[in-house]
Amino acid sequence: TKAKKDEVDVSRFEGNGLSFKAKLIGVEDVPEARGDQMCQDALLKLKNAVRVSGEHKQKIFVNVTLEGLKIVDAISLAGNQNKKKNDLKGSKPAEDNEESAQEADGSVLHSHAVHRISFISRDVTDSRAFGYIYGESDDTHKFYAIKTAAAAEQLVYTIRDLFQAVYDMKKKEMEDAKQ
Ligand code: I3P
Repeated sequence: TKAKKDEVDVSRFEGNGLSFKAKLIGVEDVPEARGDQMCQDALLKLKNAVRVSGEHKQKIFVNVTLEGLKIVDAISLAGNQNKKKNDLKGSKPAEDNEESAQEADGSVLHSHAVHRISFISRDVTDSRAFGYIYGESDDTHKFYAIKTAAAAEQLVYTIRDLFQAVYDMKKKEMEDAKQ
């Protein structure tokens, strides 16, 4: 067997996976499945729209599992957790940069399978922002712009690890099928 040093720890993404506290800056149709400049432009446009509207950005959790990414409404999640806390004392909410195996049982606003996410882009002007492109169909691409509570790179690296983990699993399945 090959050295394991490059392998990603898949168990992190199993079950409820990981959740990151964030805000949804906005969603925008983009013409291509990939491109850093296109994403940067979309991010700036969406941030501007928030500024102009004067509204607060929606509070969310980005939940990362082997199924993909889920954008969960943070307010409804908090409501559900409080309800649960009354039933079962002792569960604690996720920290800012969390990483806890918190239950994603708030209302799921968007659910994005790994194989349909075509690109992740960091915001070069803001260490707490990034975005990714999700393909609704072969020619409909949507850019999701997200402001993280902690450094965006934590979530960006986690998503890259998830892609690697899913790729490794697929590859292993194919190899096993050949035998
Ligand atoms: C807030 C401040 C926060 C920002 C928040 C703003 O403005 O810029 O940093 O949260 O955005 O309202 P103010 O200082 O005037 O209160 P983020 O850093 O998470 O973007 P929000 O209203 O969209 O939550």
